[in-house]
Amino acid sequence: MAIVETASSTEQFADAFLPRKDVEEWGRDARRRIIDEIRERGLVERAWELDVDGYTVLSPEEAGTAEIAPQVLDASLDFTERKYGWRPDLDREGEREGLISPFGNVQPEIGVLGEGRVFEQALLNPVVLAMMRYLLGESCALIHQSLFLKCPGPDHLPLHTDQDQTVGPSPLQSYAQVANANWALTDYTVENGAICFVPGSHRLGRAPTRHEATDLSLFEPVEMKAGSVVIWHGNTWHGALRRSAPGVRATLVEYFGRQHLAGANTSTVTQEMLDRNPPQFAELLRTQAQMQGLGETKFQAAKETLYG
Ligand SMILES: O=C(O)CCC(=O)C(=O)O
Repeated sequence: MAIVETASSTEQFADAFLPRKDVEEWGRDARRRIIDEIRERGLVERAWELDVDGYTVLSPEEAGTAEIAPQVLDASLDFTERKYGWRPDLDREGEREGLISPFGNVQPEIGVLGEGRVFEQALLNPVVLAMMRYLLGESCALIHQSLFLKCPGPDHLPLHTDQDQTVGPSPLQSYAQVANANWALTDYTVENGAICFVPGSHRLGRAPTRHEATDLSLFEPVEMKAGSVVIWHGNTWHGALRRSAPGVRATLVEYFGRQHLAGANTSTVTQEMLDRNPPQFAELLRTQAQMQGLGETKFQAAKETLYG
C-alpha cells in the first residue's frame, strides 16, 4: 500500500500525533513479509477461510505435522503418567469420576513446555506460526501451550470467544488480538467430542449470549484426522460436543496473542531450552532479554500497527 504525501511543503502539522515514519515503514514491510510467506507456503486459501469463516483446518500434510504429532501424543501420555500415575487409554477410557473443568470433561494441563523437547519443536512449527503472524502480526507471542485430554462425559463446552476471555468484554475489536491453534493428536469426530464453530461469527464482534452459547443447532462440528491443526480468530464463536464414545481425545492447544498480551509462564523454560532452540523460540516466549531483542522500531511498530 503506497503512502500518499498529501501535505504540500507549505502546510505544517504539529508532530505529536503523527505516526513515526520508521514505524509506518516497518509495518508496511512486515505486512509484505507476512503475505509473501502465506503465498509461498501455499496457504492463501486457508488465510481466506480465516477471513471469511473465522477458522480454518490444516491437514497434517499442509501443516507438516504428520511425523511430529504422534511424538507429541506420546510425550503427552508420558507426561500424564508421570504427573498423575494415569496413562489414558485412547480407545477404551470410560467416564472419570469428578473430571470436570471449564472445558467440560477434560483434564486440562495449562503449560507443557519443559515436559519434553518435542513440545518445543511443535511450538516452532513454521506453518502454524505463519498463520499466527497473519492473524496477530510479526511480534505475536505465546500465551500458553497446553494439553487437553477429553474423556467421555455429559458436558458440552458452550460456545464462547477467546477474545472476551482474555482481552475484555464485548464489543470486541475486529482484528484478532488472540488466536488459537489446536493440534488434533487423535481423530476428531462427533462421537469423540469434536470442536465446533459458528462460521463467520468473528465478524459479529461480540460473545454469544447465554441462550446462543447453549444452542446446539448453532454448533458446526469439525471432524479431522489426527495431526490436523485447526486455527481460529479470537472472536470466532467455538465450543465442543461432549465425548459420547469411549476413549480420549487429545489436543495440543497453542494460544497466541499480540505482543501486548504476551506472557507465557516461562518458569519451566530452562537456559538449556533457550540455547538449543533458534532465537525465535525465546522471542515467542518473550523473555525479557528477547523483548529487547525485538528492537525499538519493531516494538513500537507492534504497538502502533496491525502487522508489526
Ligand atoms: O476442547 C475444545 O475442543 C475446545 C478448546 C477451546 O475452547 C480452546 O482452546 O479455547
